[in-house]
Amino acid sequence: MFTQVELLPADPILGLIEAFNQDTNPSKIDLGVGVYRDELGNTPILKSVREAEALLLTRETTKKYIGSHGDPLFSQQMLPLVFGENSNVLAEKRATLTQAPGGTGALRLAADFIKRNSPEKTVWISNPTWPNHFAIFDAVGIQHKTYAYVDSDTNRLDFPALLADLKQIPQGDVVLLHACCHNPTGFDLSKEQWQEVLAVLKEGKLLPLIDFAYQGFGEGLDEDAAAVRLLAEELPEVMITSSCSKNFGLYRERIGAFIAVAKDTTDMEKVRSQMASVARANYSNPPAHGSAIVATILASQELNTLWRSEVDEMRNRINTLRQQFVVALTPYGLAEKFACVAEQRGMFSYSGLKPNEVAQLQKDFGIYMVSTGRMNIAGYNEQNLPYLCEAIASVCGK
Ligand code: PLP
Ligand code: TYF
Repeated sequence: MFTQVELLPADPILGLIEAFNQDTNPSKIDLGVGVYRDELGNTPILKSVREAEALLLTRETTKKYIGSHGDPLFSQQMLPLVFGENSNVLAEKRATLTQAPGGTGALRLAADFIKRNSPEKTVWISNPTWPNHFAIFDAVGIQHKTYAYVDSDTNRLDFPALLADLKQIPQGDVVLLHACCHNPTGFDLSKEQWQEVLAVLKEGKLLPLIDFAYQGFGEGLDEDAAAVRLLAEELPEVMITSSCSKNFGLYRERIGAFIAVAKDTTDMEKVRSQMASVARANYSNPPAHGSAIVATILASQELNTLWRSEVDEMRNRINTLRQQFVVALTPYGLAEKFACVAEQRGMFSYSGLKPNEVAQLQKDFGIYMVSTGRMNIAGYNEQNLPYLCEAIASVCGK
């Protein structure tokens, strides 16, 4: 069998890591894969995480299975983080959480759940999106189509086109929405735009699947949850996939959650029973370490405060870098062209750089980004920003 299988090319995003590592240019800059970096270019373990791990080492008494829904303490702490402390959805017992191996694992649970219970549904995904969205729905054999998101001529959010496309979606289909920090563009919807999306979802009886991978990276932990909270309050059914990879820096621990909001507790219990079954067929039980860290941090007043300050620090660094980028391009006459970078939110920016410009940045300057022009903002720092901007100006003919 093995001789007949096809040799596949490297994943375009993960393949960039390999190419970057082999580049001998001493000035090289990695703006590829979506991992937060500090000003030294490192992705350190958060202090809150280190302290929680030290506590766990003394507290942990067993390594037995934690169950298909994961750690109940994790669920108890995560639900208020997502919905807010005084959430009606939680008071009404309409929400259920199943721990998953990362946001990716949560998306796979969602896909399996849809396939098992409503295989005729199409999932509508923004164009562009995180490429793994397509791979996950392909893997379970669910149809997917795209809705408009950016105007490629102006490199801006095309909200009228987005809304027009959402209005065409057949009743009952699933719409995958990015809660905040849209990957890859960095363009998020305003409060008013979310209200308009909500009206279309209601009108079309559409089922939102909200990918919440960057809580805290846009405007703040509560601010970034505004769309999730609005839709969960206003709609009878909502699915959410949450990730702790970025905001806790727990990438390799694989910790996230699938959350379903049902119209009432009876329906919620039905969905919950399905999620246990879906999880069992995938990996039986999720890994325990990540959830124990997150639950320990959120439950401790001291660690919670420390963690919130660390999230603030990551977000503020990114948003400062966004401003500095535009300022540094001003002497080249490029401030207007790249003004969007300061307006976008989250780890990524759709810079508007064309594939040939991206290729030239890589070849001539050792600057690596996804060929679509997506830059990881946390990948540069104050020291190499002048070099980055000089290189960008050069490939833009300035
Ligand atoms: N969704 C989006 C939009 C992402 O960008 C990512 C990670 O980059 C994920 C989900 C899943 O992340 P993880 O599986 O590492 O939690
Ligand atoms: O950069 C991105 O958009 C992601 C990052 O298992 C990533 O692809 C990399 C590996 C992984 C999950 C997400």
